[in-house]
Parts: sequence; C-alpha cells; structure tokens
Amino acid sequence: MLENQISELQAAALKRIAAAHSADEIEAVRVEALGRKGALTQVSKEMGKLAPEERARVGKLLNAAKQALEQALDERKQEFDASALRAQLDAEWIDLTLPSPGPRAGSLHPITQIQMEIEDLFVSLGFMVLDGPEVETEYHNFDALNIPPEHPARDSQDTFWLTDGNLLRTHTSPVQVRGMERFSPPLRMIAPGRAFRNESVDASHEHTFYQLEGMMIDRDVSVAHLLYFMKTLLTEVFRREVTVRLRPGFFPFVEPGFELDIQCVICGGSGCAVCKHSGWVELLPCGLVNPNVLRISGIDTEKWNGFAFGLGLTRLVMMRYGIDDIRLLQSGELRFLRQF
Ligand code: FA5
Repeated sequence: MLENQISELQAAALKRIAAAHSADEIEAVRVEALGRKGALTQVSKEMGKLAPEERARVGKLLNAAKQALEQALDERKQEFDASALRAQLDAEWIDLTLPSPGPRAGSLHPITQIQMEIEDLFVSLGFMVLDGPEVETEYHNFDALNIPPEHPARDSQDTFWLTDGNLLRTHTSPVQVRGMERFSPPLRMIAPGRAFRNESVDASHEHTFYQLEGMMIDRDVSVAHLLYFMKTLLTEVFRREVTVRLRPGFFPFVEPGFELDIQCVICGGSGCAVCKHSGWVELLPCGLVNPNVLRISGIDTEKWNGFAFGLGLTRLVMMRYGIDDIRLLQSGELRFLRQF
C-alpha cells in the first residue's frame, strides 16, 4: 500500500517539477512533498506501523524517492537561477569599451562671469586689467590714498591686521596706487578682486567680497566723463533701465566724491533685508581723484586729473540675478551654483 503511495507521490511531484515555470513553483513543490508537513514526511510517519522487514524495504523506497525529488528540484532550481542571472546581466550590461562620460562639466561662478563681462567692456573702452596683492601694505591700502594713520576714515573699514604690520586689503583701491606707480598717465585701468573686512556677516555683508576698482587719468577729466562710464557699465550689466541715484559720498581719495546707489531689484524699492529696508543698495562709490593722491604717486596735477570708482561686484551680482542673501555666493552649494 505504502509503496504504491510513495511511487504515486514521486511521479506526481516529478511531473509538477518538470512543468514548473518559476523558482517559486519549485519551492512550493519542495514544501508540499518534502517539508515538515509534506506528503512523503507523512508517509514516513506511517512506517512505524509496519513489520520490521517491510519497514526496511519501504524505508529504502522512501529514501530513493526523496533523493530523486531532491535531485530534480535542485536541477530545476539551478536552471531558474541561471536564467535569472542571465536576465540580470542582460539588463545591467555595459559596454566597457565606450569612452567614459567624464566628470560633469561645471560652470563659471556668477561673480567670475560678470567680472569677465565687465573686463571685456572696459578693455573695449581702452582700459587695462590690473591685479594686485590681497595682503597689502598699510601704505598702499591707506596712506597713499590720503588716509593717514589718525584719519577717522580708517575706522569705517574694519581691518584684518597681520602681525607683521601688513593687512588684508580692505578694498581694491590700493591697486590704483600700484597702477600709478607702474604706469605714467594717461592711464585707464580696472582691477577686480577680493577685499576683506572684519565685519559681522548678514544678508548684504560678507567678510570676504569682490570689488572692481576703476581709474582713468587724463587731461581735463570731468564728472561728466565719470557719469558716462558708470552709466555705460550699468547698462551693459543690467541690459535694461535700472533706477540709480547719485548722492555726495566722502572718501579721502576722491574730491568731489559720490555714492551711486541702485534701487533694490530684490524688493523693487519697497524695502527688504538686502537693502536694509531703505529701498536702495550701495553699489558704486566714485569721484574725481583727489589731487593729493596723484601727488603722492608723483603725478603732475597741473597736467593731469582723473576719476575713480570702487564697484561692489558681489552686490552687483546679487542685483543682476535677484539673489537675496550674499552668503549663498560663497556657500559652495552646488544646487545654487548650477543655476548659473
Ligand atoms: C570703498 O571701498 C572705496 N574704496 C570705493 C571707492 C573707490 C570710492 C574709488 C571712490 C573711488 P566702500 O567701503 O563704500 O568704498 O565699498 C565699496 C562697495 O563695496 C560698496 O558700495 C559695497 O557695494 C561693497 N561692499 C562694502 N563692504 C561690503 C561687504 N562687507 N560685503 C559686500 N560688499 C561690500
């Protein structure tokens, strides 16, 4: 009786194994035939009731059936595993002979982009682009710009002094002095670069920021020349009408001196954190070069005069792109930088 049952169970299970479509189906057959509650396991429980010699015979048959099923199950499982692996390899196939896509291309920082645009503009107007050191002498940063040690104007620029008496330049104006030392008039120069001030950082102030200095020395330079160049600069950068205002400004190295402010483009003039709720952003201090400055650098003030300006390049970039917090520009945040 039991022998027939074993043979039938074995035949039925082998048939199902052969017809299986997936590894899951194979596993189901294994559980149903050989599992703890499986059909063959039930049969082996019945064997206790048999006479000893019969038990040995049936036991042998049962073991043979189990072995046959295990083998069939393993073979089919291997087939399914192999075809799953093939499918995975096909899906993940890559051609290693293709050239590598290379690192993702970056882009120029928005400050660099605008700096380059302004350089192109001024070069087309006959200006040289000069560079100067970020670690400056007290002489170039202050004295030669008509700011002697006791002058209160020194206090308006919180300075990072170095232990050797030098300093981190507080503005790009010392490059004016270096330009006058190296070249004789007529002279047209701009000098973009970083400036450093020991001030508390907020939406519109950084300790490290960019300025772009400009200077023109020639015969009979007037405020009209200065305004022409400032207007040309702003029209080029903004490519649209922007509202500006000119008010008197004091800098010991210019006389007369002006502050050219731009109406805040972040809030349209109604007031926000960037313009400190005034509606205007200080952008472009400028003026006619104080004759003392020319004299200190050995220029004959009977023959020559000039204008100078110190554009707040970082603030200009904020106005051009509507960036409402200066700290974003030096955050290194790629999600921000990828927009430019
Ligand atoms: C100067 O630094 C003068 N050297 C400019 C100058 C040059 C005047 C030539 C006349 C002739 P001021 O301290 O205002 O001036 O700074 C110039 C501009 O730099 C400001 O209008 C502002 O746009 C920008 N700026 C100043 N401080 C900061 C700061 N902490 N963060 C960002 N931008 C600043």
